[in-house]
Amino acid sequence: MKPIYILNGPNLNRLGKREPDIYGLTTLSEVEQMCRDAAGERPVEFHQTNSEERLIDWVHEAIDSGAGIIINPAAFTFTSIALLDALKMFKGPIIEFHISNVHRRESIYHRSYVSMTATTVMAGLGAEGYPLAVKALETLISRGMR
Ligand code: DHK
Repeated sequence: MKPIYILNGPNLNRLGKREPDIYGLTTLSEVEQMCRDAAGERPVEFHQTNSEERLIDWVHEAIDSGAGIIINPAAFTFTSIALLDALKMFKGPIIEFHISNVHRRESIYHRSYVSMTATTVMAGLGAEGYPLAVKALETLISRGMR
């Protein structure tokens, strides 16, 4: 069974300590465990990086061997055409995920390059939204959606 890729961008390694009024107190390692629990038999590649290059390299890995992607690109959502170009190559479903409701925040968070290719966008559910995204991705995979 092909793995799903759950990719996290810059500053998300600081979850639990970073602006808890926005991002909550759940740590990234707790998020990873919730995702693995929700994935059941499905293998999970769970990664976080503060480097745009490394994030793109994981997208390339997913292109060759992944069933689906959940990506929280964090700030790269709004800046990276290189990330958009990489995600466009992925043939499976892509869920763009944000812990906060980016549309209710400062305008710098309102225009997502990733949304130009994502199958769907989930935002504002908090860290507890990650396992919901895992379940949603399984549905998209089973329906062969892109
Ligand atoms: C996380 C970030 O780091 C911000 O740059 C985004 C996103 C919001 C989130 O809500 O998960 O704007």
